[in-house]
Amino acid sequence: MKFAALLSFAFAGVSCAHPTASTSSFYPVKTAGLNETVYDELETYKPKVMIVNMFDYEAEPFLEGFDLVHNVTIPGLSPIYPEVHCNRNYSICEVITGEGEINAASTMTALALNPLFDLADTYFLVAGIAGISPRQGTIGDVTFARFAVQILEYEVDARQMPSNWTTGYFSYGTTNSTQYPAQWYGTEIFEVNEALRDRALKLAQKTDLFNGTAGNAEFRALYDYAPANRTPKAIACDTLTADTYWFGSDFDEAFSNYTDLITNGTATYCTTQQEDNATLEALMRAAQYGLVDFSRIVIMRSASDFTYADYYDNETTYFFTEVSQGGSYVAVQNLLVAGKAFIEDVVSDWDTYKNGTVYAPDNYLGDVFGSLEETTYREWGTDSE
Ligand SMILES: *[C@@H]1O[C@H](CO)[C@@H](O)[C@H](O)[C@H]1NC(C)=O
Ligand SMILES: *[C@@H]1O[C@H](CO)[C@@H](O)[C@H](O)[C@H]1NC(C)=O
Ligand SMILES: *[C@@H]1O[C@H](CO)[C@@H](O)[C@H](O)[C@H]1NC(C)=O
Ligand SMILES: *[C@@H]1O[C@H](CO)[C@@H](O)[C@H](O)[C@H]1NC(C)=O
Ligand SMILES: *[C@@H]1O[C@H](CO)[C@@H](O)[C@H](O)[C@H]1NC(C)=O
Ligand SMILES: *[C@@H]1O[C@H](CO)[C@@H](O)[C@H](O)[C@H]1NC(C)=O
Ligand SMILES: *[C@@H]1O[C@H](CO)[C@@H](O)[C@H](O)[C@H]1NC(C)=O
Ligand SMILES: *[C@@H]1O[C@H](CO)[C@@H](O)[C@H](O)[C@H]1NC(C)=O
Ligand SMILES: *[C@@H]1O[C@H](CO)[C@@H](O)[C@H](O)[C@H]1NC(C)=O
Ligand SMILES: *[C@@H]1O[C@H](CO)[C@@H](O)[C@H](O)[C@H]1NC(C)=O
Ligand SMILES: *[C@H]1O[C@H](CO)[C@@H](O)[C@H](O)[C@H]1NC(C)=O
Repeated sequence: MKFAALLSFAFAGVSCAHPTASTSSFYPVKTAGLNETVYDELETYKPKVMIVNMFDYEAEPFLEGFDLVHNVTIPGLSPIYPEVHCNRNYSICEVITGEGEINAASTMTALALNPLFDLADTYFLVAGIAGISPRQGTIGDVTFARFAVQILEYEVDARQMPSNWTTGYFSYGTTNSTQYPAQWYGTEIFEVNEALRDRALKLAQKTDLFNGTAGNAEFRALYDYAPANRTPKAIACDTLTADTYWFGSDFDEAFSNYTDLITNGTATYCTTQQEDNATLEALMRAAQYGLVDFSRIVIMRSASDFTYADYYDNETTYFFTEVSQGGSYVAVQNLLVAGKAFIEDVVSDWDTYKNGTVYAPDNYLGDVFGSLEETTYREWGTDSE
């Protein structure tokens, strides 16, 4: 009935027409005279799981591991990744967003609004690699987030900032980095279903994650503390989104502070990537019209590299540009190992997952504007969670 929700929006005299109405050649229906009856009769794909990867290297293990043989072209996907891939009976599908926030938001919006896919009951598994703070985890770790925080701030080049500042980034509507934001774009913080996150984490913790190569072990041993120098684990911690691919201990500390500040101490930054909040914004907008269920999203990021090297702190840029960390392979291997446990759980126990009550959220869901709830503004850390 989700398409009914979309259609009543699109055809109720709202100035926004159905976004795909002008591309009728893609669909086995005529656009003129579209109504709910026609949509109800239209055969749609209803995947139980939609895997969301950001580029082909992350996708390959899933395409093979789940025998995703069907390619479905829909408008609005990335020019380099124009197809949704599905397994033989369309119970498991996968989309590649392309990298960065613009690609992620555009692709997920196109997918959520496409009438060929009914995603109202679908579970979304964001499966990507990320940088990890050596104080929080190690290469090969698989992390599951409750919060995605976007770095969306003013910035002054560090050479021109006041001499008593510790970072050139500070929140909108403020005059320095210690102040809580006074203006919001709305995508700065997203919160997903913690009960579902905990389920996916527990399943991943029962798997045998790969430890990687001898080279991975030697590289981790350059850090003289845990967790950086231990073997990979599945852990719960939160993720930061930024279009800028940053590195270095100063940014790591500044953005860790920012995560703390903006969520009032509720979120724990561990990984950094370039898409998740964009993906969540697109899914949240679709959830406002019942097209997807925002309580059915898992954010899984495995660690391919450290954000900085303590032993090279005097050569931050050298560490980034010249040192081969070698962690991407074990990171994508572990994405599949950990992701498979969750995906198979959903597919094999579909009655439970379809119903949704067993892993129903106890925590707040959505953005800072309270868009999915009857609130107008959300302050994290102000209640017991
Ligand atoms: C929808 O379209 C069908 C076929 O054109 C028509 O028979 C039906 O009456 C329409 N339903 C509504 C609610 O307009
Ligand atoms: C489907 O897409 C995959 C991945 O992009 C590609 O390897 C495969 O050849 C495509 N299959 C067909 C039938 O086009
Ligand atoms: C669809 O495929 C999945 C994965 O191979 C399998 O577990 C499931 O039983 C299939 N479902 C049906 C209805 O055939
Ligand atoms: C930092 O320096 C500015 C002047 O450039 C001053 O107004 C401000 O009070 C100083 N802040 C602290 C914490 O010392
Ligand atoms: C930042 O602003 C706050 C509030 O105005 C002030 O107390 C603090 O000293 C400022 N910090 C710096 C480093 O200027
Ligand atoms: C990874 O290393 C840990 C700790 O030494 C070990 O317990 C585990 O069995 C190893 N995993 C694999 C898949 O080899
Ligand atoms: C992070 O916060 C701590 C504690 O307030 C402060 O000492 C440190 O300078 C901050 N780091 C950066 C890079 O802003
Ligand atoms: C950085 O420190 C390491 C070890 O402490 C040293 O070998 C290296 O020469 C230093 N590099 C620079 C640019 O100072
Ligand atoms: C889900 O399960 C609960 C408890 O068994 C039941 O009361 C509820 O009606 C079910 N909801 C749906 C949508 O099937
Ligand atoms: C942070 O939480 C405290 C209560 O723990 C509350 O008093 C305060 O207003 C909150 N601040 C923000 C910016 O949410
Ligand atoms: C971005 O997504 C993360 C989870 O991946 C969430 O913790 C954070 O609150 C989100 N930030 C925004 C602004 O939505």
